[in-house]
Amino acid sequence: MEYKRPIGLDIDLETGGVIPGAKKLVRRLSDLKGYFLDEEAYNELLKEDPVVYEVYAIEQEEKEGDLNFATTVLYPGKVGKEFFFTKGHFHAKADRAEIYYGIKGKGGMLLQTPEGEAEWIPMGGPGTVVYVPPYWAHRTVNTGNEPFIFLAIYPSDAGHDYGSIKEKGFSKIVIEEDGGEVKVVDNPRWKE
Ligand code: S6P
Ligand code: ZN
Repeated sequence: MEYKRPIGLDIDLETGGVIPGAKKLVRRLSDLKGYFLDEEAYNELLKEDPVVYEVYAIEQEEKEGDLNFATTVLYPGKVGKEFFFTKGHFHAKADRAEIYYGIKGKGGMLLQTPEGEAEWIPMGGPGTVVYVPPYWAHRTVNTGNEPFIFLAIYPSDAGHDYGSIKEKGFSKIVIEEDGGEVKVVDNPRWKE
């Protein structure tokens, strides 16, 4: 039997959650076309096309029983009133669960069942753990003014299913009210 080698590493918090040797993925605003509610604000900000988030992933072959892990650096910002977020996805193998661990900054996670029941879990600061149960779509949102960095640990055969979230979004959105208050409200564009 050929055994895989164990991995031990440090996540460099000063450089913002970079995992040494990881595969890096960059998502800019232009990769999130159609995701935000305020199209005018989206098109305006698109002139700068800021980086919305980066993912640093250590991934194994898609085999049952193995684990992947990744940090995400989600930058602060808004499109209109809506805070920057990750695309959000179901797992391609929908019954695969996941664990998130907050490292730096603040925000939260929107979760949603296939029927559209949404839940908001605040990730108030370093140390918050979120359990994503099987079948729940998940999206993180940065509600602060510094990068929101977290670690995700997920089965290596989970995969990503972006389709239905890209098409329908979440039934809730996270916005900043005029007074600066963070609110989770119904998505006016949500259709079941
Ligand atoms: C993977 C895990 C995270 C996200 C990352 C980016 O299962 O949930 O590593 O991939 O936060 O989000 P998204 O929705 O663009 O994949
Ligand atoms: Zn996931």
